[in-house]
Amino acid sequence: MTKSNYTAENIKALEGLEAVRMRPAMYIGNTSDMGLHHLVYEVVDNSIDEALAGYCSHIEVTIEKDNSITVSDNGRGIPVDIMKKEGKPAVEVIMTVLHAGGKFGDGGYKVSGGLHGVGVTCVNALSDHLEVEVSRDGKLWGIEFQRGKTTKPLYEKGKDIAETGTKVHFHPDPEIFKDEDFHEGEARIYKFEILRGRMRELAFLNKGVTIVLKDLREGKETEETFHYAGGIVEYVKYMDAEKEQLHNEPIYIEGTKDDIIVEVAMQYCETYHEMVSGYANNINTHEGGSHLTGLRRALTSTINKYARDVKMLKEKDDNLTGDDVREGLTAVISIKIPNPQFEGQTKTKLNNSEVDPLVATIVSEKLGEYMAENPSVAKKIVDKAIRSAQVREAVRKAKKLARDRKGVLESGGLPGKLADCQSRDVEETEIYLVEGDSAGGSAKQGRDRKFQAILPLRGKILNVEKARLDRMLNSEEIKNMITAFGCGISDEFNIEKLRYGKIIIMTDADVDGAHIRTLMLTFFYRYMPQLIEEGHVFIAQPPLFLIKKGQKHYYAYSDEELGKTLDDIGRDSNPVIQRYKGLGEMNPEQLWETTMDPESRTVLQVHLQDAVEADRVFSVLMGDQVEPRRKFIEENAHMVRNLDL
Ligand code: 0RA
Repeated sequence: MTKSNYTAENIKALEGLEAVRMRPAMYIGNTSDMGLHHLVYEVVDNSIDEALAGYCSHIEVTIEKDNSITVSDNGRGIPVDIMKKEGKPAVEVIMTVLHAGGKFGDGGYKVSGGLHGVGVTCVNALSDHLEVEVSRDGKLWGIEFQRGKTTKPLYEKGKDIAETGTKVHFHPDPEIFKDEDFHEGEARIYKFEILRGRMRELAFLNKGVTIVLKDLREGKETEETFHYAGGIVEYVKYMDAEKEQLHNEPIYIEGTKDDIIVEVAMQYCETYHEMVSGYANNINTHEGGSHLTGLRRALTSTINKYARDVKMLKEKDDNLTGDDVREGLTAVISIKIPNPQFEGQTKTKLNNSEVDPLVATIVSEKLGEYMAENPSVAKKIVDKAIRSAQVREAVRKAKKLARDRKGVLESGGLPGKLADCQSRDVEETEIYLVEGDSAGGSAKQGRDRKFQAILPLRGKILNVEKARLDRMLNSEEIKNMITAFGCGISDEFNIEKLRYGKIIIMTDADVDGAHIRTLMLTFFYRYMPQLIEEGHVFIAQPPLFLIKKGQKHYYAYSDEELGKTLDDIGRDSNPVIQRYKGLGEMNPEQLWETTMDPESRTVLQVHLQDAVEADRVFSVLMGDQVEPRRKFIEENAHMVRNLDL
């Protein structure tokens, strides 16, 4: 670089910091909660890089009392020597010149680099105060900034320091991180839970590194330590904690080729869906990419090859599909790559095409070896995939059935048990799915037939304790639901065809009722998720108690409400309390009045907030492990006002 050239670059860099403050969203994504927390991730990423280079084992992240953040590590310390060109200490250049960070590497590449790759300079620009302390060469150094400008140049802060490390302390600029959602005009504040999620994830992805997260704010004082010697193997165990596993230890594969480090951990469970996540340089590649396609290809080919070799698949049999070999699979693939290319809507798709064959080669070879050495596990995996293929066939038949019935439907072929409503306007129509024929009878008499349809479901569905989804599709009750709704299932689902705007599950207020409800929700979630996503699914709330005093009667929907009602009406002259054991104990008028009349009823809308969490919830609910399910249902059955999944 020539001298004049360098000056121009320098000016560009200076403009850079102004640009960050002018348009922060361009650099950190946005200035909402996500951007605010992103500042912490940028700083921690540098410490993680130092750990990956092999020089740092301990990172501490602290939310200070004033909502500022301290990130400290025991790495080598950011260099402080004067850089010839700039005539300034390296630490100052790193903190004030955009994209300067990369220059200081020692052959190793910056792995984390942040999603936006802008680094700690942006954090500096967006902080109204930032201070760096470096312990290095036996000394403690300090330097301070305001909004990216040096306010206190590098100075010596202490001597005879034995250890090395870096401490970055910053306070996000309240002018930039304003809270527009809830507390207009106030600064946004850090959320421990958000930082905890990312710190846990980083600790899983970078085995052996200890990350301590502290909150020193008044009333919120807490501290958590994350350290996973097993890395992503422990990550997979964490995700599968509530499920029944097919084999004891996750399968772990690692390999390095062309400077690309590949790690895979995978475990099969007795569940019916896959949870495969990918990371590149510690970034969750939500949108997928070449590492994931390579992994999937290798899984399908290796498992098919093994199944043929041991004759579990006969010559006449079709190959197992990708979906078959991934049923019940939890896997994490994490790669570290020198020049990641991120593309896609949210820049979370890995686009390096060389990665696909590289991952496929490593996984095929190592998984093949594993299966050869662990035949009992290998057989279980193949067996599960074969069962999946059989289920797939059953689903195909059920879909065809739904399609065929739809044809019939136009000529009025609705289920015999359905008491349909008169209106065809989904804006107002509702269908009640009612547990038991007797309650179904009351509901039919009590309803407003103009817009309310009733489909009684026999209690039998509840006997399908661990209903396999294919068996579920064979159940008469489920078939009736599919026909009544009219919208099809799975990839043939069409919301336009839905015949009722509200689908209301009405079961007894006991554990059996909660279980039936769970089975239905699971069915919706797996086969008609849009119903939940678009807010069509509701849960009716029948009362638990009838209280009679004199000529008057009252209903209570919880123990708490019972107490309140008794307080209100007075406990003298002995009010009579009846505890409803089931919907069947209510006559049609009572059922209408308490549970079905839109003017007076309460219904809970079912929400789908977080797919991963929903998955965990359904694993608990549908899994083979009885104890966590019982606990979950007990804890949640009566309490929820809004069932968030
Ligand atoms: C550049 C070079 C060296 C270390 C670092 C940067 C470094 C940066 C950060 C940021 C947070 N913690 C950090 N720890 C180290 C290596 C210098 C040498 O050779 O000693």
